[in-house]
Amino acid sequence: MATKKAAASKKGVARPPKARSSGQSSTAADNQSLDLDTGKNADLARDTLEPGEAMTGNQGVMISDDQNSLKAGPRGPTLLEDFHLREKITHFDHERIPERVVHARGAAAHGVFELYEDLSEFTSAGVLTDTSRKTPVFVRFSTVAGSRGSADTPRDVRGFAVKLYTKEGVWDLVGNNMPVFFIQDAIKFPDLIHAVKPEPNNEIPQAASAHDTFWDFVSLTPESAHMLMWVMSDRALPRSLAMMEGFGVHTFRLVNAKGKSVFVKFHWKPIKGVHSLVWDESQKISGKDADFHRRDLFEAIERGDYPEWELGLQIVEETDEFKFDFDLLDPTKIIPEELVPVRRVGKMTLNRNTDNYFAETEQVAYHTGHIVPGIDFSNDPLLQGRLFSYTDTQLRRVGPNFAELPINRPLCPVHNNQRDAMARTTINKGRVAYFPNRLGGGCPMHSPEGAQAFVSYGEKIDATKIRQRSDSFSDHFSQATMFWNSMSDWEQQHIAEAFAFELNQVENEDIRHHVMNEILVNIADPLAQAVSAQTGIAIAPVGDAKNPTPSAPTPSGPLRKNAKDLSSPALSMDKPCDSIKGRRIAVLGGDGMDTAQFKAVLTSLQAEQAVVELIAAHAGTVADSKGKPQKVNRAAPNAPSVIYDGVIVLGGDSAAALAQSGLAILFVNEAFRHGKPIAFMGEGVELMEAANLPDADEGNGIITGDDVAPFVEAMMQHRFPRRAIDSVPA
Ligand code: HDE
Repeated sequence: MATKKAAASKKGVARPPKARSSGQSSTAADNQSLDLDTGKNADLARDTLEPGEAMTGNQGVMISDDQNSLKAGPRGPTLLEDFHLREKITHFDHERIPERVVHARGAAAHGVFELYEDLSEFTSAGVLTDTSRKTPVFVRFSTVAGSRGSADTPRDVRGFAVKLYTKEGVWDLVGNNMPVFFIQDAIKFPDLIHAVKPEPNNEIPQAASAHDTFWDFVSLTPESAHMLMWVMSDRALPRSLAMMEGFGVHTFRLVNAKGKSVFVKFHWKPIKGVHSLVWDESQKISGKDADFHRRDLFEAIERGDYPEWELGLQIVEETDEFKFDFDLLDPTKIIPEELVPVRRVGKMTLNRNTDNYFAETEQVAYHTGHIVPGIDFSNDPLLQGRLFSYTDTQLRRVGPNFAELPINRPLCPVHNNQRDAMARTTINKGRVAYFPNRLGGGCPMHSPEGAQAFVSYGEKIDATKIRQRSDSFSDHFSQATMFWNSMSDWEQQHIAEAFAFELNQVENEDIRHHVMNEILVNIADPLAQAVSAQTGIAIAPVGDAKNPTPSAPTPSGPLRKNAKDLSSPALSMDKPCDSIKGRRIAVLGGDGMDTAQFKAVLTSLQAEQAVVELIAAHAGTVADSKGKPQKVNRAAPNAPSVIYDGVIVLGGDSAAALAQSGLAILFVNEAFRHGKPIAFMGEGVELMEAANLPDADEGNGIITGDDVAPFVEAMMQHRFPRRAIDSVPA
């Protein structure tokens, strides 16, 4: 029979004592008295089912035959009486829930958050004050525009949603891998999403912003300029989910036990650094391995290479609210790290894969409104709208009892008078489901005193009701210019190429002209010129014969600061890595490959904890130069270059065959175009010559000779994006 894993229950929960002694019903989590430090795994285990031996129906009756329906004779019609057939098919028919309107494609994992320092000076939140805790987390990463079955690597923003199961309740930090957003007010969100999603008449294109409706909308929405810079940069093409930053985007508040508040921006800083793919590579990965990111996350965790991020805080005193030349409430702005440093206060480690994609990753329900005492909202109008949207979307997708599902339920007790509704699982005892009451001893009752109960920050408000954007939100371009100024030469080139690629997919000439002449020229002249050269869109003032497009209705016109001088070096990704742990390296070999070289490669790269795969013309084994069989990890047709970070071509007798192999030539050509380190050992240089690649040179990431160390050093650079690639095919 199927068995349920027993829960590992340890310490008791003592919160709130009055409610517990009331005789009121307890949640399942309450009854199991879990160890809150590590208890989410044990909590989930209570609902985790092992496969079991004997098959049963949903009512527990053992099934004798699950493969033949009940018929009137072997060739006769099927009988309505076949309850097992009907139950099986009916359940199957209902297997799907609506996919998320946005962020439909996701991958998630479990982990833990540990705090470095007590922050009680700023907040009363236990998760940010108690350094002895290990707070369980569940993190879901996602793309935004594509549907659930789309590929992992389109040009897109990535969702970075963290659920922290704290002792005082669930705190969701529902962020992205970019620190700003397209719009300043939530009321525009449906327009933005309708514009970026596939066009409604033909549902084309899937998971892509390179089409008319998106550029039509953003060209008429200049507040999106800064976000467009991020989305057109390589930040939109992460190499790995573990190599992305995360951002809470909005300004939030921290509130300490005395009720004093500061503003805060939340950051997640990846220990592996921030690194990206390049556009051509991303597009090819979409076809060759549509699951590239989720596979990378899953496999890394399985081999113990746990993704890690440090939690960073930018703290701004309330008295400094107006000291910046942008508004802290405007989600299209960052606080440059050079102005307010990011204080690293703790570490999050993802260390366990999900057991069941649907029960965990699909049914997890994040909400910006899930906060705990010590954390509060700001008046950012985008955040304020989100506070409504997320509950609403969970009601539609998962149902009114979404908070009871194992992946969503908090680890601390839940007691209130909410009852019933579809798929209720809690069995609430007693007559009392109202407050105030006498019959239930007044329970569950309020907990007004102490830091444990949530009390909204008492911000003073004296205002006139008005539908208006603050003037302090009007400078749409300065930070877009700052972003451009902060990029290295190759990052700027990739941004210009991305704008050009997208605009060359746009058919409507007015939209193309509008993007150029209302948006790009306001960001940076070199950007506009580079895009103009690649698109043929003239740089011409509005009203000019070449640009007759009427001016966009901007809220109150851009307020230009002296943006030419703005720069924030922290924004650039042009930084080397500290380690090559987890990087995938392709070793091209075959029969007769040099044994000593192969051994040296394996020893050095495995010591670095890189993932090494031997690729040969066929699967099975190849015989090395000593005649010893070596296991081939992938046959060449199953091993596209785009899924690797670097290539080593072995010398020995295999080299001549590689130099004549079209697939091998394509492999190194592509790797070269995508800026990857390539080492040609010994006779392996024959492939370099056959592929017409330039010789090894200082800083070009092409390495010859038998020593593995220079290759490892080159891998630390991540990529060599300054190569001249125009003459190289693939
Ligand atoms: Fe979301 N967003 N969003 N969003 N969002 C959703 O909630 C919404 C915004 C983000 O892995 C939905 O459960 C509005 C900003 C992530 O399950 C929905 C607005 C940021 C995820 C929704 C925004 C985000 C969502 C769809 C404008 C970065 C995936 C399904 C005010 C800070 C969470 C769902 C997961 C998901 C609404 C803007 C991040 C419809 C109205 C800004 C990471 O409720």
